[in-house]
Order: sequence, then C-alpha cells, then structure tokens
Amino acid sequence: MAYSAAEGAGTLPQGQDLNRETAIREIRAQIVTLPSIRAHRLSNTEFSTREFVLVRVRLANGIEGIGEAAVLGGPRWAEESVESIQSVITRYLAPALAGCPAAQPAAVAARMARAAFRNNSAKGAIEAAVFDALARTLGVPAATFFGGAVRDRVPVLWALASGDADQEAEEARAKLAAREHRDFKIKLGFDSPEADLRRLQKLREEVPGMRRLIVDVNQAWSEADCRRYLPALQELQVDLIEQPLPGDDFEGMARVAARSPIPLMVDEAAFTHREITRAGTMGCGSVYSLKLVKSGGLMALSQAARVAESSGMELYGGCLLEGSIGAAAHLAVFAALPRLPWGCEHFGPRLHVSEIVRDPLVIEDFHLRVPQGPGLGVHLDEDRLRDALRTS
Ligand code: MUC
Ligand code: MG
Repeated sequence: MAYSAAEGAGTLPQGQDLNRETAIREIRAQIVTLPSIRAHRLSNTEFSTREFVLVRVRLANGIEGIGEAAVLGGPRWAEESVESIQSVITRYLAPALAGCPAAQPAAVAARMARAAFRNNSAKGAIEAAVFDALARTLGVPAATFFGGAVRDRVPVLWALASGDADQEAEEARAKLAAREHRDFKIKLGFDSPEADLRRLQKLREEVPGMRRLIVDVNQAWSEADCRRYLPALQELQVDLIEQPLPGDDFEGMARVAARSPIPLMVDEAAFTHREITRAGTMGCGSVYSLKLVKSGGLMALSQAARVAESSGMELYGGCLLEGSIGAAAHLAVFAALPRLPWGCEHFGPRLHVSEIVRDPLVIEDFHLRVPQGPGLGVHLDEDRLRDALRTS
C-alpha cells in the first residue's frame, strides 16, 4: 500500500501498524558502472569510470527506497570497494536487518553496527534507502527526519582535476559561463608542489571571475612542504586548504593550522565523532568536510555536523563524487543544517556521462537544488540502470 500526504494523517499507519508496514523485507545490492566525462585525478588515485553500489530496500508495504554506496578509485580513498560493499551487504547487513522496521532507524543503525565494523559506505547507502522508503511511506521529504529543510538550494563548487592546466582553464570558463559553478576545488598532490603552483597560477591568470578557491592535497604534502608553499597559496588567494597532511597526523595538522593564514579543512583525518572532536579541539582545522562515507549513516552525518561545530569547526558539504542518489541523500541532511557556510561539492552527478535516475539533480545559478520529496526525491530509471549494471 502506498501512502501520500494528501491522504491525510488519519490514514497513515501508526505505532505497531507503522512498524509492521515498514518491516524490511528485501535488500539488494547491485554494482553499477558509469564512464566519467574525463579522467579525475587525486594525489593517490585516478579514475575515468565511476563504480558504485545501488542499494534497494523493499518494505512490507511494497515501497522501495534507494541508496548509493560510493567508492573512489577502488579501495583507495577509503578501504571499501564495490565488491566488498556488495558482499558485506549480502552476507552480513541484509540478514541482520530482516524484519527490522524502517520506522525505527536507530534500531536499523544499531543492528548494522553489531553486524559489521566500519564498512561505512555500505551502511550509509542502506540507511539512506531506509530513510527514502520510510519518507515515501509517510509522504514527506527525507529532510523531515533531520529537522526539516531550512534551505531549498545549496551553493555547489566544481573540482578541476585533470592535471592539464589548459583543459582545466577551459572547463572553469565553461562552468562560469553556464552560471553553474563559480567556486572551484583544485586537486593537488599528484604532481610536484611546484607544478601544482604553476597550474594554480595559470588558472588565476586565465580565468577571471572565479570566486572561492579550495585546494585539496589529499594527504600528499609534508609539514615542510606546507611551510614552503603556503605563502604562495596565500598570494594566489586560496581560500581553504583541504587535508594537506596524512590523515593520522593530527599534531602536524595542528601545527600547520596554527601558522597558516589560510584556514585548513579536515577531511580524511576524521571519520568518527571522537576523531572529529579530537581534530577540532586540537586545532587541526577550522572547517570540517561532512561525508556519508565517513559517518556511515544519515543520522550520524547529521550528528557529525553538530560535533564538528561544537569542536570549533565550520561546515562544508563534502562528497565522494556520488551521482544524484548519493547527492540527494547528503542533501536531505545538508538542507536541514542551521549553518552550511561553505556550501557543498556535490557536482558528481555532472562528472559522469549518464545517470540511472529519471530526475537528475538540477544545478542552476551556482546552486544545487534540493530535490523535493517524498523521500530523497529521485527515482530510478530502470532502462538506464539495466545498461549500467556490471555484469561480470
Ligand atoms: C575528496 O578527497 O574530497 C571529492 C571531490 C573530489 O574531487 O574528490 C573527492 C574526495
Ligand atoms: Mg578531500
């Protein structure tokens, strides 16, 4: 049975009925492969095909929710691969959730925590699908569960990451001209710092109109590199430096941050709430990048935002280059945050040649539109999905 807000609260199942109606009946995990529009480089990996796991959770009432488990460059950005995600879901998480009501998301998260350590991408996708199915059942946007949307759009940046300065300048000019992006993240660290700085210099000279510039070093620099090259980054008017040092070097990040006139952003260093607290209180950065792959669930993502703020960090809406399903899951939380001063980086839906949803997210006037529910507000296109499913 499908419910809609129009049917009125009186017709919605309540209490035990809601638990029975929303009992999890089936969880499927399918590997999807989509080519990117160009190679995307990070300090420690490079890819031109995006792979992710589509998670489909079906409830007793017949309603299905969807979620996306992202990886970046195989088990490289974090430890999960699409193969490990699929097998952990099939072998451990799905059996642990059989019969659990989607109307009790805390119980869903607790059962997953008991069944598997970490595996955040797998858990995050299941939780997103559970919230999607629950919100669809109740006829409300998924953001309702995180406090309700306080914004209907979020500023969104674009990442320049081919490593070819001419291509990057052209790409940035096109994004500005289309009024899609005016803030940019430049991926550094896959070349020498000197070469990185030459790329940045060229972009600054050849692309007028860029607003914010964030550089993401993805852990590639040493503390000495930071000392040497931070003055040049300041001259190039870089606004934010993301994770220059290895993720486990909290002391180093704190020393660099203390000397840096440019704020630092904590990314790979902090997954758990304790790590976020430690990073914030040690002064490792003044901004925290929120990501489902680090939090392992939408509830934990929403809590991570509070923890980061209370530890002294501003919020940035991070991504792992998800398509529209994963981006919509993040937006359900981001839309409800009282403060999101750095906007988000969910440009992922545009980095790939196609999508598997009928209603890809919309970027206009430099903002990403928060899809309106019910649920996450995006719907599978079964034909496109069939073409994108990995068969071997
Ligand atoms: C990261 O490290 O931030 C997000 C955007 C991008 O280009 O890489 C990812 C991961
Ligand atoms: Mg990063």
